Amino acid sequence: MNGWWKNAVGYQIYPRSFRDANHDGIGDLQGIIEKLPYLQSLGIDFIWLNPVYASPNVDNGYDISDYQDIHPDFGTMADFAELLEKAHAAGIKIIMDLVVNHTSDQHPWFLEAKKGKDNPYRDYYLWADATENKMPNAWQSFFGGSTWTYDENSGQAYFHVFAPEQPDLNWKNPQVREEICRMIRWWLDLGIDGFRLDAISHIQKEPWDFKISDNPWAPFMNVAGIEVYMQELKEIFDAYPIMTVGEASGVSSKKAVHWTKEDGYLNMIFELEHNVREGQPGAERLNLLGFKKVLSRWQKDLGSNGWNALYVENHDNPRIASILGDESPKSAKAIATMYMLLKGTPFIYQGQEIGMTNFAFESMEQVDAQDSHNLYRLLLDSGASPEEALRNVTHWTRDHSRTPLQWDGGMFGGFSELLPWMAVNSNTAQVNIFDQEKDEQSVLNHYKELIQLRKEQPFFADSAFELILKNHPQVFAYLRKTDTKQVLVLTNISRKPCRIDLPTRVANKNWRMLSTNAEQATVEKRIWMQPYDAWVFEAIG
Ligand code: ISL
Ligand code: CA
Repeated sequence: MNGWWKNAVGYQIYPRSFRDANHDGIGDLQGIIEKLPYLQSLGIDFIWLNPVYASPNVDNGYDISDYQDIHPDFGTMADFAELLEKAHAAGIKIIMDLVVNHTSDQHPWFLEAKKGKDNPYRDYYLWADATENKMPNAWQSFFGGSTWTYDENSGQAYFHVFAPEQPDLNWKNPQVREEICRMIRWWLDLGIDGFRLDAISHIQKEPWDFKISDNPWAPFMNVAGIEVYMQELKEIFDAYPIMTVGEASGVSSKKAVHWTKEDGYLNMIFELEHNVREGQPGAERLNLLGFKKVLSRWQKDLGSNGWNALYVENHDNPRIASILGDESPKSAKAIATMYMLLKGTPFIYQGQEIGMTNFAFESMEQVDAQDSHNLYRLLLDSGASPEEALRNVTHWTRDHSRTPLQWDGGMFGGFSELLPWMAVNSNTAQVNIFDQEKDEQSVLNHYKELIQLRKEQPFFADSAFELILKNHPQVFAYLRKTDTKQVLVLTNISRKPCRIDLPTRVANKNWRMLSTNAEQATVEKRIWMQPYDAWVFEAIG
């Protein structure tokens, strides 16, 4: 079916932390197979799987050494085939992570390329003359430090926007693109249902002498020339009934229309603007006005021509219940209502559906993410005390989202019988799937209700979005509209009660409540909302 993804709800699985079926402390493909009935009961339509390919795991699978094999931690190709078949039988599609900005430095292409300037694989990567003390330019990588690593053997350096163990591929080389296309077709021919394209806006780079003015990432953010590569990818994708979602930081909401329109490169993209890491440790919390401004601009700019991917959590960010919420179930439900009814395809990150919270890291030994360790070292070097550095790093580390999924209140949260690779949050006795399945008022059941609402009413895919109460610092409120129908979403995303004054044209209508995370309520011109109240109304008459 063309455009099936417009009425679909996605669920992101971080396989290392989802479910460990063979009890070695690491989540695996059999664990996902075991839990398919859970995913089915949740009502989701597709899974996006973070990388499960062969990898030395410098960046937990985002450094791939073989694109056509499964990491032994996760299982085998046979396990993957079984997952695909059983997921399809359960009515669940599977989207794979496509990591083609870079490979692992252990990929056979790079091992060859490193052998010398005249190796046939040399031009698969990006090299420039350098000395040990002088890199080709001063560009900085996302994970800290230079984008260049010196190679003594050849007197050159190679380029990487992430870790040195993740050398960037040279997309200018047609042979590289051919290899990538072949690999993409191989997966699609296996019957997978699409791709999430990792860091895809970075595949094109400015010339090495490009001068950086303000944005340090400008030389590799949606740089001109990328259109050619995206068009080539699109032509492959077009031959399959799949969905594609690009992680495309640096593609503005204006430009995103071109990427996601009917004949755009991809079906949708993840914008990274709304999870700007504002605030110093202690200052806490994102500012709701800023958050609303970004999300509503994307709603408006993509309008009815482009398409949004909606998310509030992923494997790179802390838990939203600890950022916008106060860690209560009520706040987790309010956040769900607030973003799940926007226009676009909603993604739920594992654990978000039960309101999992940030982890109280007590030492750097509990932290896995490489960028967090780099930041820690940089902070110590710049004079911070170990306590300050730890506090700063663990305020935003992406490891908050990587603690094992909390299946029950037992040992290791029901994730594994062996000590897991990453600590289990101590609140697993209070926050877990087993208990929430039985509790009608749980966060989990609120998610199920919202998923059903979207599925029963294609209206949520089709209707227009209109922000109301734009300048209210606590409330995220909007209308969804067609000529014949209107839905009103009112959410107080704050720890304090507040008053709202609705526009007369809204207050004058008759409304029927569709969903609430608290008491029943009615629409009037002036309403009081309690902290984290979240209400959905449908206009009648
Ligand atoms: O653009 C960025 C910062 O403004 C980066 O966030 C970048 O686009 C993003 O971090 C890419 O993340 C993805 O690729 C990484 C991997 O570590 C992340 O887990 C993945 O989501 C490298 O493959
Ligand atoms: Ca395992």
